[in-house]
Amino acid sequence: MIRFATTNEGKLHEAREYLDEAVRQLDFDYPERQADDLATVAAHGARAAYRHAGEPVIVDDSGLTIETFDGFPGPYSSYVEDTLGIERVWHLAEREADRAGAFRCVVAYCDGGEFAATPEPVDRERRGQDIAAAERASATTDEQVQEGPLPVKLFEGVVPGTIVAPRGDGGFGFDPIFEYDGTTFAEMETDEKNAISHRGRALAKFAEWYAEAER
Ligand code: ITT
Repeated sequence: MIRFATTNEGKLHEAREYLDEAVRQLDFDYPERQADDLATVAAHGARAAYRHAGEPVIVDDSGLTIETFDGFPGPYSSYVEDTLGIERVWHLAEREADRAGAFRCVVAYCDGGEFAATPEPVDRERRGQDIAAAERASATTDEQVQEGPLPVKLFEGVVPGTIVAPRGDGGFGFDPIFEYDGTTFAEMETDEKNAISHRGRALAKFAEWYAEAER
């Protein structure tokens, strides 16, 4: 059994459809570290969720990037969805000739055990620092101090698309303004979206690795 630490029902629904009953929600709002890449946020979230639950966990950090805005809103997608709203994001993109965008997702897995972890990117704030030393310093128990950072495995999925006027009432978040091959994500059934989406791609990589690791 894997716990999916998320407060987002849409993400959970898609992961369930993909990984079946093997996944159960952990309604844990992990502290999101301020970083400009999804992998760093996801890795820290997975460690925090594992420490909270004491069971194997995954977290998903995801977002929309718009090329002409240099990747905005990216890791700030959730904040932008809550503040501007998707309609206004569309109106910003509408004025641009280039409306190319992408959804990105990083799924991070942590079970407290040792495995060949994914090397983590160094975010801007921490460049030039000794990350392991910083992690040890911020760890809360003696055991964690000795062990250093818990290993995490990261799986990334990206799907390119186009920002369009809102269409469709399925999915969640930015789905109505994200078109792939003529159809918005909000116009797709969950299994159709999973077959091509950033999350589906990341979950497929995770499922393959997990099946191997269990053997
Ligand atoms: P948790 O952190 O609790 O998992 P969250 O919604 O805050 O939930 P993120 O911090 O990863 O999740 O923010 C992701 C943002 O990107 C949020 O605004 C989502 O609605 C949006 N998003 C992510 N995947 C999406 C998808 O498949 N379709 C539409 N919007 C998506």
